[in-house]
Amino acid sequence: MLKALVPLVFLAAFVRSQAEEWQQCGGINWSGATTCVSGTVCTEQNPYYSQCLPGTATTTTTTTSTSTSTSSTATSSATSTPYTGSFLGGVNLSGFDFTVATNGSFSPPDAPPPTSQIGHFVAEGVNIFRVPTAWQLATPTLGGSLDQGWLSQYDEVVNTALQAGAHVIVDIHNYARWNGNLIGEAGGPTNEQFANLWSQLAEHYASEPNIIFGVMNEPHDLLSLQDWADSVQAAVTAIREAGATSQLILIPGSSYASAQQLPTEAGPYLLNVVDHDGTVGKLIFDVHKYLDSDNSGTHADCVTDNTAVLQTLVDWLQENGNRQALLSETGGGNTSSCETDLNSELAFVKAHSSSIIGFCVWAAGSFDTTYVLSVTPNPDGTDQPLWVDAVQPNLP
Ligand SMILES: *[C@@H]1O[C@H](CO)[C@@H](O)[C@H](O)[C@H]1NC(C)=O
Ligand SMILES: *[C@@H]1O[C@H](CO)[C@@H](O)[C@H](O)[C@H]1NC(C)=O
Ligand SMILES: *[C@@H]1O[C@H](CO)[C@@H](O)[C@H](O)[C@H]1NC(C)=O
Ligand SMILES: CC(=O)N[C@H]1CO[C@H](CO)[C@@H](O)[C@@H]1O
Repeated sequence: MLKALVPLVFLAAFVRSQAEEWQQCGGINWSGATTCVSGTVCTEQNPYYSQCLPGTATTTTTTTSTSTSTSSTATSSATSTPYTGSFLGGVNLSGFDFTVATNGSFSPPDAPPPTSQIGHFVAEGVNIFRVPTAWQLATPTLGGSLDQGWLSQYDEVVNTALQAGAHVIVDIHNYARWNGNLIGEAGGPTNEQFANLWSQLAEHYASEPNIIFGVMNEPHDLLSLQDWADSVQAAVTAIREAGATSQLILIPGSSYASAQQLPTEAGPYLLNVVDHDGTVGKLIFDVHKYLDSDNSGTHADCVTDNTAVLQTLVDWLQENGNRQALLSETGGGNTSSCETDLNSELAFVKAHSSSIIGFCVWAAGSFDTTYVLSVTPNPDGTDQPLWVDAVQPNLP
């Protein structure tokens, strides 16, 4: 699905006079054309990438530095319309992802999350649900068609949430893998197979503006960050070509979608992923951050409120064309340390919602109330103390 990009790179390397519409025209180490054909303007998307976008110039912002200096003025791109809707606050409804291992293998059964929780949370102000699923449930055969049995179950959850007015993140919870093998690498799913999954899901949800496509949960131990960015680009292109052109797409980096590692690991590569129309404003970085001692989300106690890490992320997003992120997993245990730290973290997110547009706490759904990070409501309809003390005050 990257075919469309090839001619741009090819041409840019040889046509040094003027770049065509949509072509690159600047960026760190860029040595091709730095002026654009008439009717287009060289527009900086980020320090690594400027592009000829339709329009007439008032100012041109070509960056042709041959050093690694990032002292550019980081002019916000006029064409990157950021998300300006409501702040998004909510929860993961886990269950379709049960038994997906971090190597991307899946062994039945799954446990569809109860739809009854949706109304409960919406009444409290929740306006986003993330619904993780195993890729193997969506397409039991790699590269095959969507399983209609799974789809009707999954849609029951998705449609209940959409009808309640909430946004829904469709999350393929496979750690960038299928049965142990990495997407886009030898032995693993090809980018075409990954794109085919997203093409089918996007076609299915094309008319639902409040769907958010979460292309992959927690990539980790990647062989090549550039290869991963190519896989993400393939998914983005497939989603748009399938007719879902208005929705947000979440693009994740490495180290389990670490909010901390994004600026220094996959972020610089993912900045070059572009939408069908050459813009980037609807491509939102998907980040996770837990608050326990090893950032794994497996301990009941919290040791940080993550505000330093998130401030670094916000700075990086702003410096790179006012990009945006969504904290799609965070959470803690039923402890006073987590009540304090998670409350502080989510308050920070809400206060910086122009850069971090929302959060989803991990997790409710089919987890029972004894799971260490459970925010599943009690059978009597009351909420977990962590939800009441740390999450509810920071809902939209
Ligand atoms: C730019 O080129 C220099 C020299 O080849 C290299 O060290 C540096 O990593 C490049 N920077 C980027 C962002 O690719
Ligand atoms: C993946 O991990 C699971 C759980 O650790 C293990 O049972 C399974 O054998 C692994 N599969 C592959 C293909 O490595
Ligand atoms: C949460 O902690 C409180 C206070 O320690 C305790 O009373 C309650 O039973 C705990 N809830 C769960 C679900 O563990
Ligand atoms: C922190 C956390 O709860 N992570 C979970 C992420 O999802 C996988 C698969 O559903 C679980 O095994 C992890 O425990």
